[in-house]
Amino acid sequence: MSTLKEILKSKIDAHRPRTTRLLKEYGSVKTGDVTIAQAIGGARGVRCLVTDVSYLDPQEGIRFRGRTIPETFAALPKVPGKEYPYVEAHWFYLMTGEIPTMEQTLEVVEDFKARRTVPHYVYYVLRATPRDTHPMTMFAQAILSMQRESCFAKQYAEGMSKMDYWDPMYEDCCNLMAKLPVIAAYIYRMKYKGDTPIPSNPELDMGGDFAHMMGIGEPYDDVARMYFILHSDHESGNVSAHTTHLVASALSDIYYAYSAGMGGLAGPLHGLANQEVLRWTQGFMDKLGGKLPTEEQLKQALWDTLNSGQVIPGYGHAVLRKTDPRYVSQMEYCLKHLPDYPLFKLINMIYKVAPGVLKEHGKAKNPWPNVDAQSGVIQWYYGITEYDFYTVLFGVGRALGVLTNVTWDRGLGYPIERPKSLTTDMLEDLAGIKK
Ligand code: HAX
Repeated sequence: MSTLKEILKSKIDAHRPRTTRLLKEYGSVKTGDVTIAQAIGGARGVRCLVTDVSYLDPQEGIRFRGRTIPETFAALPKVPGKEYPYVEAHWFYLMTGEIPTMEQTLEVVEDFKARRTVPHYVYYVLRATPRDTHPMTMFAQAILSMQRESCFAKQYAEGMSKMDYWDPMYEDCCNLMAKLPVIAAYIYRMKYKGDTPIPSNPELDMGGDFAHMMGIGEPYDDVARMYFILHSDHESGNVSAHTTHLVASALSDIYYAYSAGMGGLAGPLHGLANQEVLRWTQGFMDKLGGKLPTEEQLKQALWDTLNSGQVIPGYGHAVLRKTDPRYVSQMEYCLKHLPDYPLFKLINMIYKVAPGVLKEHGKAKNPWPNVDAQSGVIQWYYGITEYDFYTVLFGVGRALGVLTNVTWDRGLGYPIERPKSLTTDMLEDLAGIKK
């Protein structure tokens, strides 16, 4: 058994009594009440999910296993000579809550390399898809097509104790995680680069190999590491994480569950917002003949978007009430590596102007930018101008957290998810409305 898996097993064993005790002795303690507004309004703020992988504070932003983004970047082992840590180290950290040593990190690097090979039929599936299909559709199809590989589904069919569910789930998750960058890069090169896929390099770690397969030189390897880690987890109520958890709760395997989660990430209010930000800014710059706008022009364009009933992509959040630290982290990268890049300047101008416009508009509870407002600029700068690909990048990163979560779901024996519905009549009765 690998070091990571051994530690994970001991952590799951140690954690189980805590969950059992809470359920048995304190099961009736309330975590909150549900209002009619929450029942109709997308369960916003209803505290009914449990995860220890990350926690999102509305003011502070995300903490991965208790660490902020800068703390996480500082603590994890780095690829020699690079600015950002191994993605594989973050996987170890999310899974176990422990910062791995360099030796433990390299063990995961090697383990993932051994799991990287994508079954040949996945390429047939991708190649049979019309080339104008959205890359997120291709990505989800590729993931779903590998369902026949599931260790969990096989062992479940053979008969397995509930206590052991986490083990084949973990194996499935490692197998999938190792393959996602390969699939993503293949889609990119097939769809946008004249069908010129670049094979994986067995010498490289996940970030390095991804940059290599994309055909982009340094420091894009570090950009990939930063990007995947930043997008890894945002507790478990966001659409992609929650969908994956929900589907997996029926004991569906990770291929069914994560492909479903990717359907959620592909929505413009969630992960697709990163492509929408670039579509919006590029469209706007095109209208100005490539020139930077004045603040007045920008303000007008934002109002035009709002007045036409559309949202300003990259702004607002269901939980956050401050500038997203994932935005800040990427902004700091830009300030260091591309401070004078016109698109970055425009994104900064939007950051100056949009919150005021949104406040005046008076609807959004959070007028500040989220992760998606900044991520596309960096990709564009390094040559990925095909912005409908951006959500696929998000999908690779998001797997780090979501796959960890579902492994733990199995470890702690979380049951099938099944919230209760009410009818509108019942809500009106509860509200005391006379009919
Ligand atoms: N532009 C215009 N209106 C906005 C807005 C924005 N950026 N953000 C919120 N609003 C509006 C909502 O549409 C809602 O309007 P209605 O009352 O007419 O329905 C109102 O303000 C209240 O919404 P809220 O409570 O502040 O926000 P929600 O929790 O309902 O929604 C969203 C959160 C992220 C979906 C929302 O802020 C939004 O649509 N933002 C733009 C899209 C975006 O950037 N999504 C990415 C979010 C981060 C993420 O998940 N990344 O993957």
